Amino acid sequence: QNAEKPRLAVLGAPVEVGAGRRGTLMGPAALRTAGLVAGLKELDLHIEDRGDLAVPVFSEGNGAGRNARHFDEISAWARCLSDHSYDLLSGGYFPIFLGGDHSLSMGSVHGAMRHCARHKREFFVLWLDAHADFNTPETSPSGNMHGMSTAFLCGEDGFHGFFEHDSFEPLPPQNLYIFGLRSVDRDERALLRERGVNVFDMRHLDEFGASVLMRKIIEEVGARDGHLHVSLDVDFLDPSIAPGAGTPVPGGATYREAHLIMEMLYDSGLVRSLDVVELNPFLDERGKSACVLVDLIGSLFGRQIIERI
Ligand code: NNH
Ligand code: MN
Ligand code: MN
Ligand code: MN
Repeated sequence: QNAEKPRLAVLGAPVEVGAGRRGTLMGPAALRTAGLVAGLKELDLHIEDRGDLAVPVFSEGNGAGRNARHFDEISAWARCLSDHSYDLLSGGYFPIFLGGDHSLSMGSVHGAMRHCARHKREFFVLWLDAHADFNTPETSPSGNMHGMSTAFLCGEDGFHGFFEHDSFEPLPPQNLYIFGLRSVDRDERALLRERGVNVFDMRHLDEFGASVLMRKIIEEVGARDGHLHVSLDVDFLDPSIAPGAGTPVPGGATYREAHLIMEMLYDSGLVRSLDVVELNPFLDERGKSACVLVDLIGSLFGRQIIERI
């Protein structure tokens, strides 16, 4: 299916202050220990492990008085990640960002979005998550910034000063697909509805099945020849197969559903950048979640679990 093989670049972003619980800073290490890089090499892919980014230097100030915990530190991460994302894509790489909590996507997606704007390519995001992460500092009940990433990317208010040059072409809410949702806050729900974000919750998944919904998304993105960024939150998966999550929610995607989604995405050839986030090895059970994620990433790049004829 995929005519030219992508050149992959893996970059760890050990950020953890966006989540309510510490520990996601160990995520990149656990994913490597679970065999991420070796597994992709087995697929005969060109892959470069760029290591982990260092915690950026930052100064307190912009975040003061806001219901957004560690605003300045997360803003520093995002600025740094946005540049790496932009540069890797410009260099012809397929960037894989290893988290770290989900606030890192404010940077990785921002950079990919800038790259696409520059090349006049339409940009779409598939957010595989139990949560919508569509809170603003105003709506958030926790103040945790990992629950605000999609709202920020869609240009919602409350993030002034987050990037040096505040204005960027935000993600149109219609180009955002939230998939696997089963936990949403009250004011967040109202905002999602108001903005017209494409939400496929677990009820949809149960009722129509993963393949029907994915085909719809793939068709929409494919028809516009878009760049699809996939942001995979470990809590998209059911906690029984992926317990290493800080905010697990019962009733998540099964092993087989998740694999089918990855396989269909691979076949589509539309995915150009990826985040793998929220893995908390401190809460995991003997590397179980890390291994499932590595399996899934393999499928996203063409590994077949069952040989097909
Ligand atoms: N919605 C909650 C909040 O904003 C939880 C977000 N937690 C996540 N998101 N893990 O993926 O605080
Ligand atoms: Mn380019
Ligand atoms: Mn998330
Ligand atoms: Mn989540």
